[in-house]
Amino acid sequence: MKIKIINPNTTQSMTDKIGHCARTVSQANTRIIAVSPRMGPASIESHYDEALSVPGILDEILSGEREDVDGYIIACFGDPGLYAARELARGPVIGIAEAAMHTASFIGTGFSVVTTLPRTCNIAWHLAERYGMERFCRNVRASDLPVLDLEKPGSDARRIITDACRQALDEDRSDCIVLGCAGMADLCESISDAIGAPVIDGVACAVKMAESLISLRLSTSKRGDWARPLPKHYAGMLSTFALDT
Ligand code: 5HY
Repeated sequence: MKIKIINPNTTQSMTDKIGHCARTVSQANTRIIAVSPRMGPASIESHYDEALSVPGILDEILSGEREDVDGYIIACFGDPGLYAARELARGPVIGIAEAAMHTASFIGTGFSVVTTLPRTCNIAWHLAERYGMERFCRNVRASDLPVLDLEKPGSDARRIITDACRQALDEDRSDCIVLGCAGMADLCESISDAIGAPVIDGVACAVKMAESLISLRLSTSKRGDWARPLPKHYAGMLSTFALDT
């Protein structure tokens, strides 16, 4: 099976890291294709960044549909463009936040999200509400790290995030942690060992969920909201997004 992982930001080192982490958990017969869109923000840390990441995501979904991709992962904790992507894709499309939150609800009674900048906390809260996870989400904490600090060799990111995870367990009545950024995927195991509690990385969870759904031959339903969009004209820079059918 072929799974395309889309890092919506355009930082190639993060895309490479995400692809590596995905391949450490994927099945032998799964081909992981990790990409960044041709257009989009270098990192996603605001509603503005999220909005501007969506055209690039959808462009990758459209090209994936021409290349017989079996399933997709949107590897950004805001799950940007998830529902629009599901309208375009035949196969399943998994957002890492949705995957991580559901996984946390299977292995604990309450999770804390540890994310990057404070301004992205509400985005995670809104996702928990959208996914029916508010009764499991004890808190959303910011490490106050810009996303691209995770890409800086020798940065203090690992220690800062580990301390935030430890504080979450102590103060939030949480029994597990959800990492609130795809760029934290490589920190998951070491932080779990350091704090003595499950730490959940949405990239790995999304890979296993996509594999399961594809193995069950379950595609995105086209009977309701996620039916293919109606053909229409799109003006200006978006003209290439016109769908012929
Ligand atoms: C992410 N931003 O997973 C999110 C994390 C965040 O560029 N990749 C990004 O802070 O919202």
